Amino acid sequence: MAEKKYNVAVAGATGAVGNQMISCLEERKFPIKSIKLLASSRSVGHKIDYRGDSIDVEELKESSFKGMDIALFSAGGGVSEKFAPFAAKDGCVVIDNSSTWRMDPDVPLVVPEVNPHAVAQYTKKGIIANPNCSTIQMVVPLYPLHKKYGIKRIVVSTYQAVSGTGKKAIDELDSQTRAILNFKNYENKVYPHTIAFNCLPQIDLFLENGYTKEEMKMVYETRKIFEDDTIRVTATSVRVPVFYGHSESINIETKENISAKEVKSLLEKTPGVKVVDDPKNNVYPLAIDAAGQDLTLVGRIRDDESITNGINMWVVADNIRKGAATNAVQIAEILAKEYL
Ligand code: 25A
Ligand code: L14
Repeated sequence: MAEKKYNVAVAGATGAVGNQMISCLEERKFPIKSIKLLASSRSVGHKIDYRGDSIDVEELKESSFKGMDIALFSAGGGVSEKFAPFAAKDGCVVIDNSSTWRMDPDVPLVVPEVNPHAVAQYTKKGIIANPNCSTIQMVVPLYPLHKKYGIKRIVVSTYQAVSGTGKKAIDELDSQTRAILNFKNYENKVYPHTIAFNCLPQIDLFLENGYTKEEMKMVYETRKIFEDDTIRVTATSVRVPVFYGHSESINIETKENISAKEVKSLLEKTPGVKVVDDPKNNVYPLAIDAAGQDLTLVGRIRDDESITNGINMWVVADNIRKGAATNAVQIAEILAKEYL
C-alpha cells in the first residue's frame, strides 16, 4: 500500500524555530504531499528551499489552513492564540511551540519519549502543545528515573542559549560581542542588560512570587508531562552568552534507593539520551557538541553526598532541535502514524 501523505503548514517559517522545523521535516523524511510556509506580511516575497524546490512564503491568514492536515506553529504566543483555533476549525491539527496552550487541560503536552499516548487527546481542541525547551531536555533523562525510583524533588539551574529568544537575539549576541572587542558602542535591544560576556538571571518576565515565567513553566509542565502533581520542582533560569544549546545542572531526590552507577547504566539504555561521562578524560556534555544533533547529552552523574537518595547531573541539548523543532516533528510523526 502506498504511504499516506499529508498537507503540512509551518506558521512562523522564517523564524529560528520555523526554519529548523522545515529542515527536520526534510531530514526525517516526513511524508509530505504539499507544504505551505506562512509568516507575517513582512516575510512575503521571501523564498525557502524545501527538497530542492524554492517555496514562496505566504502571509498567515485565518483561511490559510483550509485543506491542510497538520500545522506546526512557532510564530510567538499571540499568533498561536489568534490563529490556532482557525486551523483547528478547518480540521488541520496544530502542533504549537508557544506557551499559550500548554497548560490548557484540553490540550495535550507531549514529549514523545515520555508520554506519546497523550497525543490521543488532540481531538478535544485540535491542538497539541510542544513543551518549553528547558522542560523537554530535563524530562527526557528524568522520566526513566522517575518510573524506577520515584522522584520526590527536582532542583534545576539552567544555562540557556540566546537562540531560544529567536533570530533577533542571535544577532544581538553577535553584534555586541563584535562591538565590545572593537571598543565600539552598542545597545541592549532584546534583553534588559548586555548579554555578551555576561550571565543574566532572568528568562522571560517576572511573576508575583519572584520567579520568572520560564522558571514556573518548568514546574507546571514537568508535572503535566509526568502526569504527577506531587512532584516538587524548583528552578533558576539563567541566560548565558551561548548561541545554541541549553545546559542544565539537575539535582534529584528519590523515594527509592538510587546510585550514580545505576543511573548511568539506565540512561545508557534510554531512547533519546546519550551518556557522555568520562571525567578522567575531561569528557562531559558541552553546548557546542549538543548543537546540530537531536540527542539529550547527560554527564557528570554523581551521588549527592548531602542526602540519602540524591543524584546530580549535567544535561545539554540543542534547544532549537530537541527543545523545539525536532520534538514538534516527532509529535507530527506519531499523529500521522497512529491517528490521521
Ligand atoms: O510568545 P512566545 O511563545 O514566547 O514566542 C516569542 C518568539 O520566540 C520564538 C519566536 O521567534 C517567537 O516569535 N520562539 C517561540 N517558541 C520558541 C522556542 N521554543 C521560540 N524560539 C525558540 N524556541 P523567532 O524569531 O524565532 O520567530 C519569529 C517567526 O514568527 C513570525 N511571525 C511573527 N509575527 C507574526 C509571524 N508570522 C505571522 N504572523 C505574525 N503576526 C516571524 O515572521 C518569524 O517567522 P516575520 O515575518 O515577523 O519575520 C521575518 C523576518 O523579519 C524580521 N523581523 C522580525 N520582526 C521584525 C522584523 N523586521 C522588521 N520589524 C520587525 N518588527 C526577522 O528578522 C525575520 O527574519
Ligand atoms: O517556549 O529563551 O516558552 O527566550 C520562551 C522563552 C522558549 C525560550 C517557551 C527564550 C520559551 C524563550
